Amino acid sequence: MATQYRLIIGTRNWSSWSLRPYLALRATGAKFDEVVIGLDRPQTKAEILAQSPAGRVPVLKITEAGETTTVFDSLAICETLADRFPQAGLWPQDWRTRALARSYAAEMHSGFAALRTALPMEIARTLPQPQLSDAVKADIARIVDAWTDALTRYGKDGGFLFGRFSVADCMYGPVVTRFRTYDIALPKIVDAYCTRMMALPAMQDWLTEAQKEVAGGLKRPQA
Ligand SMILES: N[C@@H](CCC(=O)N[C@@H](CS)C(=O)NCC(=O)O)C(=O)O
Repeated sequence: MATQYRLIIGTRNWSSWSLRPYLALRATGAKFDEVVIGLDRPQTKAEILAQSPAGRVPVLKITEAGETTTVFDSLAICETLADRFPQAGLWPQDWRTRALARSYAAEMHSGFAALRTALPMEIARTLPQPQLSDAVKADIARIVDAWTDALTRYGKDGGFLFGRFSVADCMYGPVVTRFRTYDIALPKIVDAYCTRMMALPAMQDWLTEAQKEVAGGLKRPQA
């Protein structure tokens, strides 16, 4: 029996961490099914804990020869997919470029807390831009610099950050959506990259499902 992949994700409109491995999984071309756990509900934690001891989404379940492996954490899932689908080229071939792409992915994974807090992912909505603190402005400036550098070196002429679509693009996908949701002004090269990212069929499919959630009345509970 073929290997089975099941991706467990959170509410699509909000779950930025879930979007990352979804983009990677789509880039592999593998067949997979999805389980969506609604975030911010009283039963959310218990439902996630039933899937993964870490108690967070995303989670990837890989079932092969009757044995299921649970991979949790967005970056670990992307790494596992890169391992299992070398032909998808999820990391650049050249070791120097790969080292840089890994640095970009890791910087996103462990950083940009001010941006993430002030501009939460709301992929299916456009929202007024809040007053941006110096910390948020610094996060945006760093991301714009990093993307400009990568795009200038590797992603000119319609490419992605490191030329071919990679885990670095997956990790920054939710930042692209935030820049659009909150109408952040961007230099031309970065703006064009965001347009290419939003046009990916995988991004469009995610957006369509998120729009359905919003049309269905999705709301964060009042604190
Ligand atoms: N570092 C983790 C972060 C995952 C994370 O914070 N997921 C959020 C949803 S986007 C979550 O599971 N929240 C549910 C909860 O904490 O109850 C990763 O990269 O996967």
